[in-house]
Amino acid sequence: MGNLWTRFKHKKVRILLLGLDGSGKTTLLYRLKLGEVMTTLPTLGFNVETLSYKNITFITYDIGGGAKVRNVIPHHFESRDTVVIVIDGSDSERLDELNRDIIKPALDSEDLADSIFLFLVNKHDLPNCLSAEEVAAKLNLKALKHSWHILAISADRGDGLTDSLDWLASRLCPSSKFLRRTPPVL
Ligand code: G3D
Ligand code: MG
Repeated sequence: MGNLWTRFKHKKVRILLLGLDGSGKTTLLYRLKLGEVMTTLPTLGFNVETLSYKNITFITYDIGGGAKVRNVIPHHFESRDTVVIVIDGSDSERLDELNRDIIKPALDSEDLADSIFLFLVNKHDLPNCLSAEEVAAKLNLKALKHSWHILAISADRGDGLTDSLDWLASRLCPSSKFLRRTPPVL
């Protein structure tokens, strides 16, 4: 995984890793294995984990059970942060909650108006996991004005992480020599 990060070397990037509790954010951070994951409980009461590697910082917020992104935005988001939304593809019953509490408030945020959005359908190793296309249709992602992409991953196995980082690098570091592959458009 180490070499993959060289493509970000000229750019300072803050990535917000958002998702409902149980979607696999912590597993994903540990799978990236780039540094120490720090867990803190800031004043708002959200569980926050950060992982910094060279000039990339991942910040995760555990949202769910009534907590909303709306409550976090004024305190923690920075303009043009990159947003990665982790979705439990094996739990289609929580898609509405995810849309209402996380996706819509993030998309509506003025701070994130110029941000790119990567949707990761996690737990692809499970037989009942929805495909990326199914989740994109259920969330009506085609209607989004932001730059976005969706990929199926397994944080547990590490599947799909290379493609995820490829897409982020292609959007964040357009001069990257890794840009030869154009990601598929859904
Ligand atoms: P969170 O940090 O978003 O709350 P976690 O989520 O990373 O704690 O993961 C929640 C549960 O989902 C964990 O199981 C974890 O092992 C599981 N999980 C995460 N990613 C995957 C995946 O890719 N595939 C499968 N099958 N499971 C995954 P437990 O049992 O510890 O609650
Ligand atoms: Mg967690």
